[in-house]
Amino acid sequence: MNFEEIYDATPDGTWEAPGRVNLIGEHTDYNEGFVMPLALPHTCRVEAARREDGVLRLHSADIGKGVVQLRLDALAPGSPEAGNWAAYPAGVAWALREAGLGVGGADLHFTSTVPVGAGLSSSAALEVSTALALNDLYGLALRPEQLARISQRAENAFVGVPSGIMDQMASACCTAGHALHLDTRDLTQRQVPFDLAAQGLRLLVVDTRVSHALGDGEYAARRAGCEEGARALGVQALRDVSFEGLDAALERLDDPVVRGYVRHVVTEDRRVERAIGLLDAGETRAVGPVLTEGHVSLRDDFQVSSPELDLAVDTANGAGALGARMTGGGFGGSAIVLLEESETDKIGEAVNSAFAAAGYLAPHLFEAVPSAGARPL
Ligand code: GAF
Repeated sequence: MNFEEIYDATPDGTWEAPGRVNLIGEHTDYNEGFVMPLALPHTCRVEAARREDGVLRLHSADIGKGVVQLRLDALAPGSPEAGNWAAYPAGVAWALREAGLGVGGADLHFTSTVPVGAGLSSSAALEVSTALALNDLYGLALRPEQLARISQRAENAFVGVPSGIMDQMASACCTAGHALHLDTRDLTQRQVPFDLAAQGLRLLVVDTRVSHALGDGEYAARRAGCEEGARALGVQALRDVSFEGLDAALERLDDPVVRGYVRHVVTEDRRVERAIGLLDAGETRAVGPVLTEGHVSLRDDFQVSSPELDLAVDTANGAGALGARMTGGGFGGSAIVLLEESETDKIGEAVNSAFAAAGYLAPHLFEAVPSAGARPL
């Protein structure tokens, strides 16, 4: 069904916001550290029309559960009627109003090509496309960073998932052909040219089809563990522990689990720095081993990998990839593989065969082409 059939009206406009993969810098955003995501060509598209009666109507072509109708002035975190997917766009409308912005009603119809539960930020794409649509419908003139902050607030305070800012910033601010080097403490950003095709390289996504969910407690537990580490070390956030001071810091921590979390975050921030240095020097192939080091750290120190992600990474590397790692929150979801373009089929087949031999679901493999951030169509 299209917008006209659902709402018996024509939309005022169409907007879209992408999913992302993160090249390097995982579980660093809520530690005020560094990340380097790139937007995917997969997007959440929203057609929208203004309403003057304070009612928000939401419809998803993908979920197919009919129209969700909500009164804006009744929206509150935990509103039972905003359950499931509708909590994300409803949360954005709520967060805009909480910020004192004059947002009224709207009819919204969503169509998404971002795989859900694959660790590719389908939620952020849903939030940011909503934020951009309401921004334009109500002439709010918010900057992309502000749309990202509003979207994160929706996810944290309305939906109840304690995510960092990376995914929303990636969806709002990435540009085609670039990775986004972002300092999550002050949102300083730099668009880093990332034209793999020109160098005969590719970035492959392996969606393990093992659903990842941030709301199941493991993500919140990692975040709490990092905060505990920062408290014990007397710093505002783990970003403030220097790589040079890491060994001394670890000696001051009693809990081996927290010690692992701290080691991951501090070394991961350093890996982002190394990857940036290599990309700036035109040594893209040398980023591969940095990705693999990151995976080992996420697997062993941060403990957020899964057998399927480990198999994808180990198989790709064993078949000749330049490097590979899980991407996103972990516990399932997707891995990324940096490889020579000429090796794509061989490595893809090796991953497919390994998954079949292990009795896992057949993974979805596709290329990550660095694409544009949120935009009107
Ligand atoms: C998820 C979160 F939403 C991000 O904020 C980030 O913490 C990521 O996991 C891990 O790097 O995607």
